[in-house]
Amino acid sequence: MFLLLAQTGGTGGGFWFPESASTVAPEVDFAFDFITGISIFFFVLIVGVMLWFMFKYRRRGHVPSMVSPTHNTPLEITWTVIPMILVVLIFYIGLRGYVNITTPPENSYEIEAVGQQWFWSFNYPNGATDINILHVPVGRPVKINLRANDVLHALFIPAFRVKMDAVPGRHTELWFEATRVGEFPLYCAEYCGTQHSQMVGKVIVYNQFAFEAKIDELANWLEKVPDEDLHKAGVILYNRCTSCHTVDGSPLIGPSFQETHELFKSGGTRKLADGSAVTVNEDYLRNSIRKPSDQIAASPQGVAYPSSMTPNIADQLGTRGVEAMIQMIMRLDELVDDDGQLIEVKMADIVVEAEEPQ
Ligand code: HEC
Ligand SMILES: [Cu+2]
Repeated sequence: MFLLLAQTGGTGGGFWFPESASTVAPEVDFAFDFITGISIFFFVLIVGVMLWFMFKYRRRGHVPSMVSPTHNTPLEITWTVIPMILVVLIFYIGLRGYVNITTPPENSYEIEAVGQQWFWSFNYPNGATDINILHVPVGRPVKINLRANDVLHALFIPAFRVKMDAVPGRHTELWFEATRVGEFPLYCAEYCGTQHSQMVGKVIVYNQFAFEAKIDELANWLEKVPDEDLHKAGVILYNRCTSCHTVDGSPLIGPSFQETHELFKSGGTRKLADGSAVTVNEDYLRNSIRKPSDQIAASPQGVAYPSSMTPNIADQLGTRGVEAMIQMIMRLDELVDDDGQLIEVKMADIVVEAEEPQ
């Protein structure tokens, strides 16, 4: 049993914990192992002695019964002092860890994380943004400023042993320092609606140089995509929509982009929740993304979709990102293969670097 506890120190994870990759992880794991170790030790000791006494002092005919002793000073001091020392020690370990985890170092690199139904968006100081993927440098404290746009969410990175709630109308924060390069899972750890279980992502830890290059690319890549390839850029941005829209015709929270695309192609009309109808053209698409609560779509059968599209999604996409999504929906037939699957688009294939002036 104690073997199970002997797994800390490495980084590969073990019976109790996933792999560990941050400076606070060993501390958290130690506190857990320490308390579990004490619990197992006393469980075995107490239950063992109990069972042994039950047998040794079982009722037997020839032994006269005795009044039990009421007091034993050395024994009472022992069972008070030892647990007290242990409890104070546990308190100290917990307090030290708590203070450390809640105090981001002064020189932390700051990233904003926004939780919304049902994805995370991460915004960087240079204007870069990404969805469900948190890019961080290794060996440098990173402070995450958390916000929630709609309901409670919680950012949880098991490998870093950190978790913090994102609360609408409140500012919360979390910090960590990654200790090695790699990819680690990231979750929303607060039940936040029907697609909560889809609200997963990953952290990618880079060395400092690769990190700078990555966020630089994230900040500028869309500007470098030529207009004729903008619909392909939409495929890359589409992960911001997948929690509510599909491209295979099945409605999710909102209508499938396939349906929207077909209405656009055929010059059809979209029924709206207020009973009116509107032609699905470029302007309608732009308005649907810019002002999600303006023209609420209804299904062809007239059932209104919920007015729950992320309100500020256009800000997150940026002007060019919105145009890319419109292009993607309008030209969806060029972006799916014979099975109706979206083709894979690599950023490097559509980004055109400007020629260096000679
Ligand atoms: C949180 C869920 C959610 C997310 C995320 C979301 N949408 Fe929507 N979207 C909806 C819902 C619900 C509707 C239908 C109600 C309405 O018209 O606002 C809708 C409607 C639309 C429409 C009108 C479609 C039609 O056929 O009438 C467009 C266009 C659209 N969304 C684009 C996008 C794009 C582009 C993204 C990603 C960048 C996105 N949405 C992300 C929920 C979402
Ligand atoms: Cu959530």
